[in-house]
Amino acid sequence: MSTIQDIHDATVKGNYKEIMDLVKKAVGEKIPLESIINKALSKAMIEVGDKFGTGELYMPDMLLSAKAMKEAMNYIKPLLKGSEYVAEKGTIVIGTVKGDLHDIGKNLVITMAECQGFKVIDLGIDVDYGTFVKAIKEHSPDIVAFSGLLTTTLANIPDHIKAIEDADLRKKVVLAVGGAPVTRHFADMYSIEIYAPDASGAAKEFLKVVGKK
Ligand code: B1M
Repeated sequence: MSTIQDIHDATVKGNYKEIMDLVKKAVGEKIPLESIINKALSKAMIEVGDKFGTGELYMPDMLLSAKAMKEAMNYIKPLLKGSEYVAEKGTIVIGTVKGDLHDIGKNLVITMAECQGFKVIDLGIDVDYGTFVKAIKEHSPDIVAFSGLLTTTLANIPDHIKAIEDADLRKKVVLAVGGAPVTRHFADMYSIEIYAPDASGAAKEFLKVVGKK
């Protein structure tokens, strides 16, 4: 079996103790960091989400997988800094919307964006309206991205946008949104420029924006 497959399987099983050695092995085998992230870690997390949805995995399994992914990324992130991906292309401010505590998907989006050379300011989870405004003033990002996993708290997105508009910052940033219940239609309803169904898609859309700037 390949090391990529081993990392994938260890992530699905939530084997966070084994993961670091496997990632080190893959790096030693000169497997590109992008492949470790896309073909092993991200793929595994999507599988874990699907298995949770069908009842094959339970919440504690999900959290162990997330821990495994975080361990792996702790090792990979410093290596990414010295790689060809990081020729700073722009700045993104991202956060999970107010009232929502989910961050695994958001963290994947951050990783993918960082792989593409973006500087990412992570505001965390349950982000207040004013926190986005403050971060835009402080960091002058190209893109402001909202992650939302709960149908209920997606209803807070218009208020996030209103806060940005009220601070006269809307025209200075491109907005992005994503998360399992988000659709292109939802993004269009609020004139949010970028919608992406997954982390790789988001990174691709982010690149298009800085290409246009
Ligand atoms: Co919660 N949860 N959860 N949960 N949870 C879901 C989302 C749910 C679908 C489960 C279910 O009922 N089947 C459901 C939401 C239903 C709905 O509203 N549509 C749900 C619920 C109801 C809840 C609680 C209310 C449960 C309760 O307490 N009764 C509660 C809410 C707490 C709160 O937020 N206020 C809750 C709590 C939790 C935990 C804290 C236990 C934990 C979160 C841990 C964490 O994130 N650190 C958790 C988890 C793990 C899940 C599931 C199982 C997995 C989510 C996940 O990480 N998926 C989830 C069920 C599921 O997804 N099948 C569920 C893997 C991840 C890689 O995918 O996050 O979708 P995802 O991200 C993707 C894309 O969506 C996209 O890219 C990512 C990768 O490709 N994406 C973006 C995400 N953000 C983006 C931003 C972008 C672009 C793309 O910007 C441009």
